[in-house]
Amino acid sequence: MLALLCVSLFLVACASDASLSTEEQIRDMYAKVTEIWQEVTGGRAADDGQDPTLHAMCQVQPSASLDAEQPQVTGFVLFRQLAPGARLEAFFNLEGFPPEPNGTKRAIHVHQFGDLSQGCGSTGPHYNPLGVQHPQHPGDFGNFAVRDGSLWKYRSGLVASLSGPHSIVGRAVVVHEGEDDLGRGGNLASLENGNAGRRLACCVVGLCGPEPWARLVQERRKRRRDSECKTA
Ligand SMILES: [Cu+2]
Ligand SMILES: [Zn+2]
Repeated sequence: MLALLCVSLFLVACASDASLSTEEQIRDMYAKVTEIWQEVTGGRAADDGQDPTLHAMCQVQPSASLDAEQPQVTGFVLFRQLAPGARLEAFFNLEGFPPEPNGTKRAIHVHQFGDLSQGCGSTGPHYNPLGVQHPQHPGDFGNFAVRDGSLWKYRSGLVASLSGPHSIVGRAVVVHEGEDDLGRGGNLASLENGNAGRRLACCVVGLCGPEPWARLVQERRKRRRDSECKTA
């Protein structure tokens, strides 16, 4: 089975369409790899009549290697994927950023290892299964605006996956001190990690049931209603 997967991956690499942009080619390759994985493993839960939706949770903690005077960022990231191969959705809910001008941006990425033994420093580089440049790694979630020391954001259309050969389950989500230059920094580090600076906080992605996501959707509706009432 492994040999078949390797041959298939090789064929995918050879079959990339030259008319597509690099970003489109990489997205295309992620999609094809997932498709091949599903064929090889028979991993189409929908075919068995099961709900194919996957959920995962990551409880963010300050990096154990940070000095005590550094910001103590805590919170969680929740993920939902409606089916293997579908784009990922995520809620980011973090607090503990220092008071600074609203709109300050912080980078968030998926790093290779779910190893927090040396704080966020032991999570390794960006998760990069296809050996491409930043910001085209599957967990390059980009920049997030911080308001009043917290960050509350829903994002959809993320390339990362909770299943298949490029699953981010068991890997780390890392919250950085700085802004991601999205590969435009003009140096090598920019193409590896976006020069996003110190690792403030991190967590390991683990699969969970649908309840946390459902609770968050309810809370989001309530927040919307509350803000509508305030502006009415
Ligand atoms: Cu990072
Ligand atoms: Zn990256």
